[in-house]
Amino acid sequence: LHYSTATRSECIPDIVINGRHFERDEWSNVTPKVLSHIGRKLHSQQGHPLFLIKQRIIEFFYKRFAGSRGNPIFSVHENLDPVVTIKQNFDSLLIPKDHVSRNKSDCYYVNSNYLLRAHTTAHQAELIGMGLNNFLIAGDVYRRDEIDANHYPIFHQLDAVRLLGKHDVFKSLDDGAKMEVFDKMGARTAEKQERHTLEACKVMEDELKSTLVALARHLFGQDTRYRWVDAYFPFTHPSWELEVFHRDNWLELLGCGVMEQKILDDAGAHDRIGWAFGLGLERLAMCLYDIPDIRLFWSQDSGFLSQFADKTPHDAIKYMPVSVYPQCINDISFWLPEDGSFTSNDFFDLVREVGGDIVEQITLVDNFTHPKTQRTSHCYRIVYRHMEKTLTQQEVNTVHKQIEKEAAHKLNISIR
Ligand code: FA5
Ligand code: MG
Repeated sequence: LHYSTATRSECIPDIVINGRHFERDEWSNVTPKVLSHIGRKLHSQQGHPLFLIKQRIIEFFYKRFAGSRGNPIFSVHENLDPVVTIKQNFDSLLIPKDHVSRNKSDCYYVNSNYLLRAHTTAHQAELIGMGLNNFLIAGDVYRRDEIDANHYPIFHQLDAVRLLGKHDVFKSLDDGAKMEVFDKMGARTAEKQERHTLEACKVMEDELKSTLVALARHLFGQDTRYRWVDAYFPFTHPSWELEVFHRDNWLELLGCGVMEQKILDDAGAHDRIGWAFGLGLERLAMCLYDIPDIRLFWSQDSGFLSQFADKTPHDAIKYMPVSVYPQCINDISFWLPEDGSFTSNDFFDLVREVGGDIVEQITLVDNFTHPKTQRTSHCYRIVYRHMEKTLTQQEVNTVHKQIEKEAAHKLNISIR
């Protein structure tokens, strides 16, 4: 253990991540469980499904945006430190100070100055500041969220940014030389930002959307059905989400938009206009490869890994579940503390911390406020299932009891 300065009255161990020390404070809420996943770099592991998907996207970009000698113009950044500053994750992206995404209940804070990035977009501004115009960022991201087959506190994203100067925006238009990107007196409308001309914004929208539709087809096949949904992000305007129709469901693939000009100005790229998008790699891999549960990506079991090990990004792969082990279901009911300090995400983290990956799902099945005392009680159903063996009811009971004990102690609840 490493301890911070001796001037402090108690010895509170620092949080150590990749050899860097961070002093704990009242914002620290990273859990040992989450910290233990940092550095696994699943997206860089040869033959891992996340690696295969990531490579397939990179290859698409290399081909579609080639320089005059056929060289790729996009650079790829996939080893950036997941510990980022508040400025990187939020401020540099114009996310308002009171925005919900900054809440302690949604993010893993290392301390009041640092957090585990909640999206790979956190690195956009610094890479633009370095003078890059076309780049991809891939990495692990961290969010406190619900627990089920599609949510895990760590997942992977890939972001893209493309910036164009005036000459390149209108290159393909006959009278392009006469057209302007910036408008000094403009107004913000649903279609564009105040600083942009409508023509420039439409050209960007067109390149962005046609690129993303081509990417969706590259991944899901030529006759994939898709639709655009209007969206909102503090860092883009206008903004959209792309959904594809996959096995009877509309699946949200990514968020995108024309980048807020202030981000480019602040990063020293005031003469350019840009588009950006961000997508989740797990969701893509689960659809493309038929992977039924998000916990499987973390499996070290050869039953999982061997099905991808010798594959290339171009192979069609259908994952065959090694076998499905039975679930054990236990409920837990408790009165919430009266000081209002309880959040469901605190409870979810505690359950993950104690139960580990045998916890498959947690759902709130009852939420009741006593008419006389006004005390609130929650009942959660916890589904336990091991990915690689059958759990006995006794093993589950031991874990469940431990969860009750630690929840009572740490979250100040009283078990009913
Ligand atoms: C973002 O994170 C934005 N940074 C994306 C962006 C970048 C927009 C650049 C505009 C410009 P969002 O929270 O919606 O947005 O996540 C983006 C994608 O990540 C989603 O479309 C989805 O594919 C994936 N994703 C989000 N949450 C989860 C989750 N809990 N588990 C798995 N995948 C997720
Ligand atoms: Mg979204």
